[in-house]
Amino acid sequence: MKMINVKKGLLSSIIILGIFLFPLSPVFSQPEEETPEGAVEQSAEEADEEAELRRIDPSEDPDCLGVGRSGHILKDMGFSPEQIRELRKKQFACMKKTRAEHIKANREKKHGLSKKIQDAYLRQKANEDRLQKAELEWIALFKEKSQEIKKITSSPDLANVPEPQEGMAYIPGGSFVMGVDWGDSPDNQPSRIVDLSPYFIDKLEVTVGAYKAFLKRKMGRVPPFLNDKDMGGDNQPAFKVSWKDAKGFCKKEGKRLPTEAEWEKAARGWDNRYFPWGNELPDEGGVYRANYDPGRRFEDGYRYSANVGTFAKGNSPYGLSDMTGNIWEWTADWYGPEYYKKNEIKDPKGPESGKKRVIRGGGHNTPVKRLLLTTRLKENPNMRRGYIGFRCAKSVE
Ligand SMILES: [Ca+2]
Repeated sequence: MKMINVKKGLLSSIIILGIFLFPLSPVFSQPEEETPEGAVEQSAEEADEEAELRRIDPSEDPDCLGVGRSGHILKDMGFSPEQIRELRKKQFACMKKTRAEHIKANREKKHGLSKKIQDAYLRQKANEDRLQKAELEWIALFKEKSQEIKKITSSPDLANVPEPQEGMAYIPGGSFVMGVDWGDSPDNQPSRIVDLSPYFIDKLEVTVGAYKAFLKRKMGRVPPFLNDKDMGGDNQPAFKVSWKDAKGFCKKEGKRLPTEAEWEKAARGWDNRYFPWGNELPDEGGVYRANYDPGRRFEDGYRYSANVGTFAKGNSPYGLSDMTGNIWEWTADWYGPEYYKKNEIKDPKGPESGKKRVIRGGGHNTPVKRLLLTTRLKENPNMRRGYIGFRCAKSVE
């Protein structure tokens, strides 16, 4: 009896609603148009929803804060493992939401995350915006400074070039400009003309595949971290390599690690350029010349490392790939913040001793400012970092 009443009630509601909506309904008030064959007509409801989605920025949905950011970026932003776990949980909820639910959450501004995490994230994001502004200012400065380059030290002497080992480039002896005279890192100033003996250097970063084979021969096994799904492809650059392992690998190949000066000359050539390809910014004209961090998204096409040699447009004058971006590279030298001021100009080999070794070249998540070929960073030689790999060099006998 009760059930019949409910049904009756529902039926009358539908009828009343139908009468109310009748004059508004486009289906009844407009003549039907023929749909072209094969075309799928979008309902008015779908069109509305799409228009609404276009108006809404999904990042305003509190459940979606940090979506698309990898763990290490959140860690770099200063989040603790517990906070990252909370963000992840919410991001999972965000991904499971339907479009309609996103619209609803945006309308109602439901705050799924704890206020503390939300505030911390928004603070960090504001900080990033500030950094982005600083980066734009830096780019303006770079454009100004890169116009001033006039010093050409020596053109390459390519007569009687010795046959390099396969996969290596020959770098002729002679001088080049090392370092820079502007910017906020005093450790790579002042610039000076350095003279190097000829040498060979690998055209490509050493790959995961080659490094795995080396470890297998050395230890009889490959550590599981090298099978990483994002970084562990056979043709991606080796990563999480300690300086000692890099040195050992090169030795086994009859090679050695390049000195810092050798690394810089092979990348900069003989005309004092700031990037391997010249002085255009890495994304100038919408062409990506390196695997780096061009901003918040991954417009260069790579979120992690790319196969070595992917960015051929970014090769150095001697034909070396990825001297900018993809993975940072160990060099042979100890790091000394004051070393450039010593002005050693003939085959410099770095300070006699130190605690950390120099890494060069920037990686897949390095912003443009740190990509300059003059940038020097340092790391404890025992550390295995996800962003550090290497390539080898060899003296000309
Ligand atoms: Ca590199």
